[in-house]
Amino acid sequence: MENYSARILCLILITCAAVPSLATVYTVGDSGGWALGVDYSSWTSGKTFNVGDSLVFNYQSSHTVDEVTANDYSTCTVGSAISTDNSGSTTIPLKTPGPHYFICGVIGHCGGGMKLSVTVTGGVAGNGSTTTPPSTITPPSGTATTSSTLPSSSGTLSPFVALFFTLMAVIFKLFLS
Ligand SMILES: [Cu+2]
Repeated sequence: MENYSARILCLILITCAAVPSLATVYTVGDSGGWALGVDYSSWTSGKTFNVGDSLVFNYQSSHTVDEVTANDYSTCTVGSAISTDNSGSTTIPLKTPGPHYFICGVIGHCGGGMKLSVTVTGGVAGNGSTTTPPSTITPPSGTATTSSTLPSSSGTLSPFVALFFTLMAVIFKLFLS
């Protein structure tokens, strides 16, 4: 019986270690909010943004939050935003890894400093990279003629599904040992 509870404890520890840390909600500019006169490059420095985190923009109704391309970000071009909001409180979920660019859509405000770029890192447990090279499936010798029907699902499995199966394997092993 003691051995059994030790296994349960072990399982809990493994699960805690494997589950990615909770998503972080970042308030852009902290108490300064989304406004003129806040240095957003210093606000982002030292912060790590992961897939699943989100940005909250709090601002006066005289501003907007526009997600824009890298080019529009660097040239402060307004009017061709990927998405825009002027509700006063905008939450942007960071769903994809890579750079994301935000500016205020009011003429002159981006040039006045209302521009924010964040680089989102993806992956479980924050290893910084989810970009896996496209998997090339080598058919077993002798079955080359049927290679077009080989399953290729492994490339589309999300990290969480992979994690789930790893955990299941660990649990299975523990209870069979
Ligand atoms: Cu503005």
